[in-house]
Amino acid sequence: SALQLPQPCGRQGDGHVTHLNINRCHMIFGLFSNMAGRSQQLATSCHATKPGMLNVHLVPHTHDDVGWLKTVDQYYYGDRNDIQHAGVQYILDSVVDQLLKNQDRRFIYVEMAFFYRWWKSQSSSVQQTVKQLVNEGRLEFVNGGWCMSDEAATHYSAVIDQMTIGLRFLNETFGAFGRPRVTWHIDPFGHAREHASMFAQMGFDGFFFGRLDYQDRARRMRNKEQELLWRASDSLTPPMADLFTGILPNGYNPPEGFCWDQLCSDPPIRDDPDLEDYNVDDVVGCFLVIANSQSTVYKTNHIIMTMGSDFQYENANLWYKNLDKLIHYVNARQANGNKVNVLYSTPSCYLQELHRANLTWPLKTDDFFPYADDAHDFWTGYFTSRPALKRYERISNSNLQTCNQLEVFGEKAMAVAQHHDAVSGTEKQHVANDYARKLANGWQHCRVLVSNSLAALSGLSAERIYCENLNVSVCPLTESSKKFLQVTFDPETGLISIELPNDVLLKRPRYNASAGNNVESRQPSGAYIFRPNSSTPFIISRTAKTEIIKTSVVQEVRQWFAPWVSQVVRLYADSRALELEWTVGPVPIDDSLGKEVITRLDTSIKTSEYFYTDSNGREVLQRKKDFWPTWNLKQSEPIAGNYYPINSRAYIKDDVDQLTVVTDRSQGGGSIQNGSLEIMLHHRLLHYDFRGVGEPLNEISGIFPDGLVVRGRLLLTLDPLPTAADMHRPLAEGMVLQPLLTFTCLSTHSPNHMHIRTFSGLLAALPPAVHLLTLSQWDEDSVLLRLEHQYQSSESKVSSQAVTVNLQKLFSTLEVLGVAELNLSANQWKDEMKRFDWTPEKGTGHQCCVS
Ligand SMILES: *[C@@H]1O[C@H](CO)[C@@H](O)[C@H](O)[C@H]1NC(C)=O
Ligand SMILES: *[C@@H]1O[C@H](CO)[C@@H](O)[C@H](O)[C@H]1NC(C)=O
Ligand SMILES: *[C@@H]1O[C@H](CO)[C@@H](O)[C@H](O)[C@H]1NC(C)=O
Ligand SMILES: *[C@@H]1O[C@H](CO)[C@@H](O)[C@H](O)[C@H]1NC(C)=O
Ligand SMILES: *[C@@H]1O[C@H](CO)[C@@H](O)[C@H](O)[C@H]1NC(C)=O
Ligand SMILES: *[C@@H]1O[C@H](CO)[C@@H](O)[C@H](O)[C@H]1NC(C)=O
Ligand SMILES: CC(=O)N[C@H]1CO[C@H](CO)[C@@H](O)[C@@H]1O
Repeated sequence: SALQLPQPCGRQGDGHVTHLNINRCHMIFGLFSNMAGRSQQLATSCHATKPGMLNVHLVPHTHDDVGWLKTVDQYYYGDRNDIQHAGVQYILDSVVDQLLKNQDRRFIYVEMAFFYRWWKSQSSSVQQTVKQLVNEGRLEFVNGGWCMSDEAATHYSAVIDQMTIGLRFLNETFGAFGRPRVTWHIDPFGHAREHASMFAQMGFDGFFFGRLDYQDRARRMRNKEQELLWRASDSLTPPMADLFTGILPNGYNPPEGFCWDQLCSDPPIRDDPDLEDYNVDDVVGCFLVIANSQSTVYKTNHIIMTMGSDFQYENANLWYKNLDKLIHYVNARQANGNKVNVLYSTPSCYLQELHRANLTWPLKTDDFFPYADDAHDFWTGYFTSRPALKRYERISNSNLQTCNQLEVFGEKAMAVAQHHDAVSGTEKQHVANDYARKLANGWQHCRVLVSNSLAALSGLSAERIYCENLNVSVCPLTESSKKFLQVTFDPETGLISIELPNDVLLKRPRYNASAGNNVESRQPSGAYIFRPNSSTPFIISRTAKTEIIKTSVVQEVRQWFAPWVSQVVRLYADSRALELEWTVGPVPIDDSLGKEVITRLDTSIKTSEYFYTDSNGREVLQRKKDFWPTWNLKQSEPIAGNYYPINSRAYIKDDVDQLTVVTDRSQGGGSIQNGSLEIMLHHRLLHYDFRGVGEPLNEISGIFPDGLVVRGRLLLTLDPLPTAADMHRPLAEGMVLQPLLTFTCLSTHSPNHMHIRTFSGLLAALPPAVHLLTLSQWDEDSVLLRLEHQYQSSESKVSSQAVTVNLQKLFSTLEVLGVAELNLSANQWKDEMKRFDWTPEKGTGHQCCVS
């Protein structure tokens, strides 16, 4: 197979393929091949529209949560229908049957976690039929990630991975026709700018979503600004991070009165004129009113209607039979001069019409957080909800990266042990696939690989023990064993280091007291909604019992504020960051009040109501108290309405200093007073917030029958402004990709210093601005590599500059034969990529910095 080498990103054409100029780009090694053009297919598979009419695009769809009220398995099989009637396998069976009955019909499918299962269990003749439906554009994939990711609490590296898994499955199964052109986040509760940036870099042409702030929606409807161009990065050169964005008219539901699923009770179309309850004229009349009214809040003569909702189409005949009739009877009125044309459509067919309209679109440069659906209903509690799970997800992501890297190094370098084979083939893909659904299960497979790789690379083959409950601070081995050895693989540097740790670092006080404040919440505070009862926090304790410990390695002050809140303030000898290790819980509820526990840092920094939070762990956005850059906010919740997601860091600054807080998981926070920054650490609530879950957020578990105890770390740095980013960027990366600690029991006679091999996968350290985001086995002959430039355009004098990396000299055990560049989700070769171009309206796109 001939190896061709397309131009890598930013290369100056000097003939050295392996020298890359990196300016926030991502790339891959691999073989090169050709793909059929998808735009050709679009032109023929979309139904014709009528230029002089209002064209109504009906989009049949189902929204299948990859776990919510039921587990993924229960949703797939339709088990426990007493909790919620939902069975995804029947939906796909039924839709495929119904699509075959009438070739005008269309359907879109979104969640690959479900589709993949279904696909595996089909006969080859059904698979053939489905391929045909896909090739003809009758079944269209949108989004195409393993799931529809949350946008507030996710870290970009995990989002890229889950999209890559789903999109790779689609490409391998359906080729170019299976590639989604449109991304579809109809349910997430607020939208992150970094998500839009990633989607643009994945090559999507457009983005549709359903939820935004109620005041913002009202304004956008008035101004016909529900379709816009989102410029999602202030560092990438436009149009690289430009994403056309459409806000759907009814969330993701059908218009009122037009829900024909078995889960709905709207009247069917009764079209026998001989029968008394004939209702065609009513239905058509009502539909025309809705369509015409919807057209007044959108710009073109095309509008979209989402015909479906949660877990609908299990009996797809109900929907399609009525939609067929609706289309027939509405369009029949055209003979009498009516100017409405209804058609089966898909988001990409609709998007194509918007693109053809050749208009200019309002530009947006900020994001869609926080999301409020009413004056006192801010969805900002979920930024922090289930803090232990949020940490577990973060650790799992880090472990997965380690696992991927070790497979590459272990396999290529040392031809590792037999167990390895068990996890290198389909199973490995399965581990990665399962990751989004079953973190723990996936990790079981991964640890075999990690153990074998570490054994081979370090030359130490004793049994390795992992401390998986470090998320809740329990590690049986380090507590019971007198002597243990710690082997660390650092995914940042590719270094394996081995040491006998200083006792202090691993000893727990088991827990009490922290510098948290306690905000009483009222009934509606819940898993989603944050609603403190008063805007003044209740201080748990102004004094703390303290203990001071000093060693040559670390100094720490342990503080106990209450039996359930404690904190260790720690400073390592070689670090400029101050560590606050907090322990909170069980949050007392004997007063029958739920509580939201925050920690607040008060400083003399002159913030003038500005503060900064990151977007999915990557770029940082400016925030201002009681203010939205693009519209006149009427603030109705002084605390909850000023909370934003913090995935990895938040900071406050003035002209001189910057205080940055780096978090170890996603949390919510804000700056309510000048000079102050607060972060919600944990909450325990006794009431349900009426958003569907049906139970209060009151976490207890086997180890914590009185309520969950959570521990975490915040890293604080106070830096003079010009060097602040040079501090917090590496600090936050280190926090996300933590070294994987494994422990090995030694006999008490073992010497303290053993001869152990050390291994480094990298020949030299990467330039400080460059971060190795992904290194994983792609197929037999190639690995997927993502390198990222981790600085924003103007945040560091030195580090924001473009840099060159020599791939040939990067890895100790990989020989680089060639490089082929792909888009961010690795499902499209870069030189075959072509996105729609969109023109922003002049004078729109307010900069965040303008107050
Ligand atoms: C789009 O509009 C611009 C002017 O607004 C015009 O110059 C251009 O030719 C149009 N393109 C197409 C394809 O109609
Ligand atoms: C902590 O991690 C363990 C696995 O290591 C997991 O089983 C457990 O559910 C996690 N705890 C919480 C509260 O998420
Ligand atoms: C909430 O605040 C109101 C008035 O500020 C007070 O009367 C009420 O008792 C508080 N409720 C709770 C649950 O703290
Ligand atoms: C804190 O916890 C320790 C150990 O569990 C306990 O001995 C101590 O009494 C607690 N202190 C307070 C103030 O509750
Ligand atoms: C914060 O500072 C700004 C100006 O520096 C001032 O206008 C504003 O009133 C202050 N806000 C509060 C809540 O004190
Ligand atoms: C997509 O899949 C086809 C086979 O279906 C393969 O030839 C092509 O290289 C894949 N593209 C990418 C970007 O992996
Ligand atoms: C990381 C990367 O190369 N992304 C590219 C993916 O494709 C889009 C569309 O062509 C490009 O704009 C991105 O640069």
